[in-house]
Parts: sequence; structure tokens; C-alpha cells
Amino acid sequence: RGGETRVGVERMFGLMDRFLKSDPSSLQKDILDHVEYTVARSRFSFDDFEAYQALAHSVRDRLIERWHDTQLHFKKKDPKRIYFLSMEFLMGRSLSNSAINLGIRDQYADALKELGFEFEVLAEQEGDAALGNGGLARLSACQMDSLATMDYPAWGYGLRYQYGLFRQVILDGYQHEQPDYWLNFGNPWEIERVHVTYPVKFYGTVEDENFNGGKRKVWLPGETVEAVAYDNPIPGHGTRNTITLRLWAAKPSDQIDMESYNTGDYINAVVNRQRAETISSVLFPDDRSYQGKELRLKQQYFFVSASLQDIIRRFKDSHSNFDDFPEKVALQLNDTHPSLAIAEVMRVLVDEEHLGWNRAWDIVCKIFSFTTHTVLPEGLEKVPVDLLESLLPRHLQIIYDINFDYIEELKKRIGLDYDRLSRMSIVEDGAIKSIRMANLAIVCSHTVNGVSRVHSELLKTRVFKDFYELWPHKFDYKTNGVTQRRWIVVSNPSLSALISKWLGTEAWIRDVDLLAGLQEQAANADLHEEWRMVRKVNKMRLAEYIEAMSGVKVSVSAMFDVQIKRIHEYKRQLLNILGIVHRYDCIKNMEKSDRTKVVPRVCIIGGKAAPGYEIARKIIKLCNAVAEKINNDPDVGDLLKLVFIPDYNVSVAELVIPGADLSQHISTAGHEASGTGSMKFLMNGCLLLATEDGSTVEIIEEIGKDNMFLFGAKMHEVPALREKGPTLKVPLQFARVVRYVM
Ligand code: GL7
Repeated sequence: RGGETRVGVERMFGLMDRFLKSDPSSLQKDILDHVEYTVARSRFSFDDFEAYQALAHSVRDRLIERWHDTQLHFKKKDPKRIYFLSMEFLMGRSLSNSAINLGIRDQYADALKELGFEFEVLAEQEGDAALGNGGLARLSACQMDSLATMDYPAWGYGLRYQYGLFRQVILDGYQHEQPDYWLNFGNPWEIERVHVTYPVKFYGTVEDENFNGGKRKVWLPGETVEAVAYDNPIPGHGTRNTITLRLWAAKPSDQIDMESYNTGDYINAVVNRQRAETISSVLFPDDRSYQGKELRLKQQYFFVSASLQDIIRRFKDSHSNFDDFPEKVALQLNDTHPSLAIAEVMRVLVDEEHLGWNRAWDIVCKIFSFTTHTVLPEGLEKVPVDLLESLLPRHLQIIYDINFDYIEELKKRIGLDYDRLSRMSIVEDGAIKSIRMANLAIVCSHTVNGVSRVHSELLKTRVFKDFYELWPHKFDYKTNGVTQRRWIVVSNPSLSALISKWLGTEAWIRDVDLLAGLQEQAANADLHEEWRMVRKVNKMRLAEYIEAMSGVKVSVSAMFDVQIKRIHEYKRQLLNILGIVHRYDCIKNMEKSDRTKVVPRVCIIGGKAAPGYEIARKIIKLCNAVAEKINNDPDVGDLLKLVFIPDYNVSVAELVIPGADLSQHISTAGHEASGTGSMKFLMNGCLLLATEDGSTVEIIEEIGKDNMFLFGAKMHEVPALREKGPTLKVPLQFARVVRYVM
């Protein structure tokens, strides 16, 4: 914990004097200078997008100032650093978040007004940074914000994909994917570090070499690619602590393949070099499994190797003895995706730093901790041995050696229980011999955490039962959270102002527990009235968006019933749609006089299906078909509408969540490791319709069963229900759906 950061960074170097000024006329000058010198437009004629670019650069200047101060401070203090390794970060837009965390959003808004621009309008010019799939990736982004705000000396490491998560276009009700080349218009929030580059090696062979009278392994790689750092400063709120999200891009290495140049095949040589860039070109769009793809493995090693070279270089800048490494370095593995880092640290310490296996192993066991985000054993990553052997031959040897020592140790602890030994082995001897990345991560980490209490119970009793029995002390849980800065302050400014007014402080923006103070006013009619007004305005904004995106006019006095998340069978959008069909059916069969009792409802569904996930794609088509039918039935009118919001992403969530009355989190109990959407809706005063799954269990404890609509089977009831199979009613329901849709 960098507890002293705030005070420290501020006092150091008398920095207050160096702040760029933030009064409206300084800001205006700044923006206009950027229009002229950065965007290269005339300061007398520029459009909204150019104004956004200039504004973003002006905010970025202020970020950079604090960011440099933070680096200097930590360099001097040399605290233990947290390194958060994640393949995915769903950052969304940065402008509002940065300006708010810097405490100068309102000053900018004033400055812009005089120039004839509106802050919010410019903020919407920014595209989303969608370098991730779903909850796991957005969690990483929220964690970066919190680490900065809470003054941790933390670094995030990831990949700078050129194509983020695909754009979803709906044609004739079907999902179509379009590439998201998000860097097309530049990215003012990143700083390219042309001098922070590392070679990353692949393929080749491992040879034995004579060394100190013995033998040692030497990896002779077959391909080298350069990793270039792109830094994204992440400002904390109410602190000068501004941490770094360092993303790696692949570039061709400078090491020239003389062979091809000499043979005169210049064009092919250049084209081959250029292929290196494909490593960081595209994010895999499946949100759960990546089994057996070479490019995916390459991406994993590429980012792990570059990050570790960077981390070790930073450590060696001020330390000469690796025994201090665990005092200065904590490596958090965000799911199994970065777990090659374990083998890589061993390789560097043994092969390059010549520490000796036992000493290196001792260090490795102290530095890694592992967060798992999965419930299902089939969701656990496995890497085919053949693939690893060809791409990273030395790492495979190291993993085998780790496994050998570990299994020997295990035999001493549990005896010759071969079934259990084979379940716990890092190497799986199946039809396709594979490395179980989760087993590797558990064996080598000092802490393994689940992401909610029930998730952790599932890990202990099912998914990792064998490991829990062996090392109960390693297992822990950290229930997911979301940052109120993004999910209230940025996305719902009117609610934010209301909360600060009624609490009489803005301190809740840093300390979310203070929101509980509103309980004292729970019965206050004025607060209710203001709250309703805020909701209404947000609903109007959302209704406009719905009309613009889908052409459907919705009434803001209807209840907005929302389910937005990745499309998955276990998340049960299908059940929601069947429920909507049933509601439609009821309304149609109702006496006219009874219809007055129906609460008008706008059902909103949004989410992307993984491109290869056929059933999920069909659920989208079904939703659109049902919507078509219902929305065009004048007999039902405003009593029921269904809208599929296309291209769900962080910015769409920021718009939809503040306008929701009811939100659905209805996964089959025992399937959602945590779920974080529910927390975002809850913070915005939305009611939840939920199953007892993941973090909902803890939400129930916090807010009480009476304050939410609990729904569906409990976890322990699910197996018996599955056993029983479908009841007779189900085919009838389907028959109805088919009748309505066709
Ligand atoms: C997930 C879980 O499914 C989700 O329940 C959890 O909230 C999230 C963050 O911990 O991680 N695991 C996963 O692979 N994805 C998730 O969203 C994509």
C-alpha cells in the first residue's frame, strides 16, 4: 500500500507550483493551442471532433504532469509494487473519467461553453477502448481506477490490440461482426514509448551447453518480435497518484534476417517482417474459452515476456540481489491467461540470471497470486503440449520440471492415490496431452482467489477441491466491485450531484461505504421527488437513444426492464424472452378492462454473442423477431415493447444503466462466478430481478431480500431439476414462440 503517496507526491519537489493552470481562460488558451498545434486546424474553425481532440490533449497534459510526479515519487520511495497482468481491459472512454478524477471537469465545461462547445457533446466524440470481452475485462478497468484512487503503487500490463472487440451490427435481426479499428482517429490517451522496447522470442530449439563443469540449457529461438510500450496514465480521484496501464504492441524486430535480404527477395523479407504485427492485432472475441489456438498462445507469451522484462529491469535498476525480489514485486494473474509468466520467471532466473533452480523456485512461490473468474471446469484453459513445444520449447521443459518436483512432493503428502495425482497434475495425459494452466497457477501461487463468496465455495468443494484439501490456506475470495466514479459520477452526473447534496459531502466518491448515510433520509419525500426527476431525465435520454438506434418510440412512463450483458445460455436471455412472449400472450388474452391494471413495460436487451457461438446468435435473432412482432402490434401499444440495443459496450452501459427501473441478473444458480452489472444498476437506484447466484448472494445480505425480486431455483436445487429434464410445459411455450415469431 503506498499510503503516503498523496501527501508524498504533493510535497515532493514543491510540485504545486508546476501545475498547469486550470482557470477558464488558461484552459481556453490551452485548448485553442492544441487545436492549432496538435490537431493542426485553424483556431477559428474546427468541428466537434477536432475540439474533442484538442480538449483530450489538454487533459492529457495535466495527466502527464501528475503521472511523472508519481513515477518520481515511487522511484524514490521504492515500495513493493503491484503488477496486475491481464489480457483484457475494457476501458471505455477516458475523457470524462480523467477530467473528473483530476477535479477539473467543471472548469473545462465552463471554458468550453465560452468557446461555444458543450463538454458532454465533445465527450461523445470519443470511441470506446474495447480491449476486452465482458465482466472480467471491465473488472480490470475498475480495478485500475481503484488502485490509483487508493494510492497503490500499481501497474497494469496488457496488450494493445489494434482491433478491439468486434462491432455488432444487426441486419434482418441477425448479428453481424465488423472489425473495430479503434485507433483510426488516433488515441490521445496513450503515449508511445519508442525507447521502451523488448525483444520477445519464439520457436527454435533448446540445447545443452557446458557451464561451470556441468551442463545448462540454452534456448536458441527461431523468431524475434519487438514489443513496444504504450502507456496509458490512470488518474486516481482526489489524489495525485496517477498509475500506468502499459500495453504492448508487436513490431518487427530490428534483427534483420540477412538470409532473405541476401537472396534478393527483398519484398518477401519485408512482408514477413510485417507479419510480426499480427500478434497484437486482434482481441479474441470468445469470453470464456481459447483452447488450442497458436495465435492466442503467442499473444499470451508476448505480453508476459515483455511485461516481465520490464518489471525485472525496473527491479534491477535499484537492486542487485534477487532475494529481495519478493519484497518488491507482487504479480497478480488475472485468470489463467497470463500464467505462462510463472515459467517465464523461472526461465529468466535460472537460464539468464543463473540463480539455480531451488533459489528461483523459492522466489516464484512468493510472488504470484492468482484470481480465477471461472465456475465450470470446462472453462479452464488447457494448452496442447505439441503447441507449447513448438512455440516455447524451453518453457515446456520448465513446466515439466516444476510438475515433476511437485508430483514427487505430492506423493509424500497424499500417497500413491493415482487418480488424485493425475487430477492434480499440471500435465494432462489425454488424447491430446495438455498443460492445465489453472493447475500451474495454483501450484505456483501463494494465494488463489475466487470473485464472490459462493464462487470461492465452489472452488473449494468442486473445481479445485483436491487443491483446497492440500493447501487450504491458499484459498481466499475477493468479491468483485465496481467503481462508483465511473458508474455514478461519470455516467449519472445528476444522481451524483443529488447524492453529494443529501450527504452533505463528496467523500463518498472515494469511499463508497458512505453511501449508506443516505439511509437516514430514506423516508424523505423531497429526496424521493428529486431522485424521480433524475431518473426521468435519464429515461428520456435513453428513450431518444432507443428511437435513434432502433426506430422504436417508447414511453418514459413505462417501466424500463433491462438485461444487458454478453449473450450466454447460462445468463438466460432466452428465459427473459420467453417471459416477454408470455406477458404478450397474457395481454392479448386479457379483457380490455383488465388492461388498465397492466404496468406498461419496455423490455431492453443488449449484448454480443461470441461469433462462433451459434445458440447465442440465435437468441439475438429470436429477440429481434419477437420485438418485431410485439412492437408492431397496435393492440398492445405502450403496454409492452421489446428493444434489442445493438453494439452493447461500456458507453452504451453508461447510458442505459442510469435509465433502468428494473434489471435482470437471472443466470442459472451456480454458473455466474460473480457478476458485476448488478452492482452498477444497484448504485443507480435500480431494482434487481435476480437468481441467488454469484455476488447476488452478498447483495441480498447487504440490501435485504425485501429490496429485490429473488427468482428461480437455488444452487443446490439445480442438479435435481436437470436430472428431471424438461417438463411438459416447455414444448408448449416453444410452440407459442414459434407461432408468434413466424
Ligand atoms: C467472468 C465471470 O463470468 C463473471 O461472473 C465475473 O463477474 C467476471 C469478473 O470476475 O469474470 N469470468 C469470465 O471469464 N468472464 C467474466 O465476465 C468473461
